[in-house]
Amino acid sequence: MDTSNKGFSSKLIHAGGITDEKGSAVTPIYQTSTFRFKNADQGARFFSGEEKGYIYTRLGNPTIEDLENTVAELEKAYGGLATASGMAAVNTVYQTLLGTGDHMIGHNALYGPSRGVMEKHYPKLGVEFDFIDATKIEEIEKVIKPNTKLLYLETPANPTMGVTDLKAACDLARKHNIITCVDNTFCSPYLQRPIEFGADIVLHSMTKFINGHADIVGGIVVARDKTLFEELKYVMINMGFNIDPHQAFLARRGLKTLAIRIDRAQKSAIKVATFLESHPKVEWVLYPGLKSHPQYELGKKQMDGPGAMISFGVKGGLEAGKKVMDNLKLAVLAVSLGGVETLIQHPASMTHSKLSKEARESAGISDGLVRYSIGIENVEDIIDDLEQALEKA
Ligand code: LCS
Repeated sequence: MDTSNKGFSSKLIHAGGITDEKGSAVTPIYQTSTFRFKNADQGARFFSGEEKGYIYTRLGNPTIEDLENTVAELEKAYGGLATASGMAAVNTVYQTLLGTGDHMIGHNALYGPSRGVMEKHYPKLGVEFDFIDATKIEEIEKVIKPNTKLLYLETPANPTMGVTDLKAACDLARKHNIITCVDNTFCSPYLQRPIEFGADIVLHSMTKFINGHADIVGGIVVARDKTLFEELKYVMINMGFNIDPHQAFLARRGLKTLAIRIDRAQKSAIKVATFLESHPKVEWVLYPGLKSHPQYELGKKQMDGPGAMISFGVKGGLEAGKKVMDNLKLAVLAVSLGGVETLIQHPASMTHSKLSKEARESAGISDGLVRYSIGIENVEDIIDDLEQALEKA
């Protein structure tokens, strides 16, 4: 079905473009590693690209393609590449765009390993980098070099919730022939479509909102144009970063309810953030939907809603924060985010613990910061749970 002129929720259900020969209403799981050719000539035509056909699952598979086409359409991209994890998506981008002598600029607050792998592994490949506060466009401009190839952003950032001006950042990058990649995991395409602001590449950890049920690990990269897409595809399939059909099926199924899940979680998040901000034991709250957020106006401009992620600090710092985490009964004390269940975690000792203390501090990830991913439980229960845990802090 052509969904190009349909609304977002209709696309969530019907986009993908793969129809099953046997008439299955849902794209089934093509759980196969390889595909039968009708004859030797057809196999050769598939390989040469003269005729489109499935060859081998690492190179393409209908279940995976359905998911890739859908996310690409939602993100207004040319095409998508589903990967085994969000980190495989991140590394597909790094590997495609960066080699010896190249320089990348990244926002200082990213998901820990997206920054960590660059700092630890890529110098071995001769790649240089600068991690700066990309919420200040002048900070990006200051570190641009003749060999800068990639501007890598995450907005809102994990876990500081910093919002980068996508239009200004992409315009600046384009002026210097730099490719911009945006990790859109915290928003999902429902709340933000970076390509609309000029981004070249968008990626997601599908483990989060896209799948939404905390039962798979997966990632996806989408590209604005064919040339970039083909370059990314070459690296993705030859590095073997591909997703498995069963994982892809679950992600595509989870994606169908993205809009209603986010609507519900976001409505609750606004109430939870407001509750936290007025609580005497809470020192500060960072949530793009609160007027106190440093980029509140910008967030309203480029995002269709403030999302379901909140970071906050309890008075008394880490020890008080730990008391809250240990006493929550409904919220699950676990890393990850974007699922139907409310999760809480402590970035400095968990998701961002492998970064140096200086890197965390310069990025604004204080030891007292606690990150909360709001699920779709009854909001009264989420708030009651927090209230009783805060009492014990
Ligand atoms: N990008 C962002 C913004 C993420 O939050 C994560 C994972 C990744 C990329 C990597 O995706 P993965 O390979 O795990 O699918 N974020 C996590 C987090 O905040 N807690 O646990 C994982």
